Amino acid sequence: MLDDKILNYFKKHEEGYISGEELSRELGITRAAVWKHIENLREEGYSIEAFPHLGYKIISIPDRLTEVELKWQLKTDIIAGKIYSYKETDSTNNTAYNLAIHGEKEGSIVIAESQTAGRGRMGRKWVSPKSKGAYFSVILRPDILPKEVSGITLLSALSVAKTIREMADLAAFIKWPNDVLINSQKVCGILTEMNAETDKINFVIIGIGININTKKELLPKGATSIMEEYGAEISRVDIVRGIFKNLDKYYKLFGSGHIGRIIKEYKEFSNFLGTRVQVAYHNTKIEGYAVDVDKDGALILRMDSGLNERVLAGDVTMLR
Ligand code: BT5
Repeated sequence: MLDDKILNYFKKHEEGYISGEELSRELGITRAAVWKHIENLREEGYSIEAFPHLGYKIISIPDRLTEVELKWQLKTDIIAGKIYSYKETDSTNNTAYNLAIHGEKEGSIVIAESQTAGRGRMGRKWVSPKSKGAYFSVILRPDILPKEVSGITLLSALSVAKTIREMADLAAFIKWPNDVLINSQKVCGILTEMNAETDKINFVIIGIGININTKKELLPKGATSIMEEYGAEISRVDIVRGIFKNLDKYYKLFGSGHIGRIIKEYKEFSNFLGTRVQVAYHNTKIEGYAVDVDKDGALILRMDSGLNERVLAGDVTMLR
C-alpha cells in the first residue's frame, strides 16, 4: 500500500524532513497524490507537520499495534525483527505456533487487537477486550534443555513488570511464576508453550496478555489495567515497545548464561517471598512459606515440618 510505503520512507529517514518532491520522485506519484496520502495518514492518527522549505516530518504516531508503529525507532537485536499484526485472531499463541512450525525466525512477534479464544494456562481463558490491551506472542529458539524453559517465563514476567515501573511509575510486582500484579490485582499473564523433543527444544512461544487501557468492568474479578491504576490512558505502543526492549535485554542475558542475575532481579520484583502461600498443582494443594526461587525457576516452600518442598509449576495464593 502506498500509505505504508510513505511511512516506511519516513522510517528510513527518521531524523530528517522529507519534501513532497522527494516523495513524489521516490514513489513515482504526483505531488497532489503525495498530499492526498499525507492527508490519509493524518486521518489515521499520524501527526504530520509540513515545514516550509524543509518538507514533512512525522511528529507523533497513532496508538495502533501494527508493525510500522511498533518498530518505529525500536533498537533490538533479537526481539521483533518481524511483527505480524492482526485485527483479530483466535489466539496469538496458536498463530505463532503455526508460523514457528513452518520455520519462522527467532524473535518474530504475532500481535492482535483482539482474540476470540485467548488462552490462559491449563485450559483457562484469557479475556481480550478489543484495542484496549496488548495480546502478543514471541517465537524463540533457545539452545537449552526443555527443563530450563521456565527461566524464559521468569524473564518475561520480569520484563513486563520492569516496563510498567519504567513507563507508568507504578509498583508492579510478580507473583510466581507468571503473573504481574499492581495493588494485588492481575494486570498481565504469561503463557509459555513449547515444541520439544526429549533433550532438544525446537521452539518456545511466549504469550503475553497485558491490560493497558482496559476498564475494570470488562475484566474478570481481581484484574486491573495500567490505566485503572495510573489514572489516565497510556500509549499501548510505548508499553509494548518497552516490553520488547526489556525482553531483548533479558533474553540475551539468559542466552549468555546469566540466569543468576535474572533470578536475582526477579526476586526483587516479587511480592510473594517471605509470605505464607498455598500452591495448587495436579489436584493437590500445599501450604508453606515461600522462601526462594532457585536457578531453575522452581519455587522453594518451607513446610511446617521444617523441610523444604520444591514446586515446578502451580497456582500461588498468598495467605495473610
Ligand atoms: C495466564 O494464565 O495468566 C496466561 C495468560 C496469557 C494470555 C496471552 S494473550 C497473548 C497470548 N495468546 C493467548 O491465547 N494467550 C497468551 P493463567 O495463569 O492460567 O490465568 C488465567 C486466569 O486469569 C483466568 O482464569 C482468569 O481468572 C484471569 N484472567 C483472564 N483474563 C484476564 C485478563 N484480561 N486480566 C487479568 N486476569 C485475567
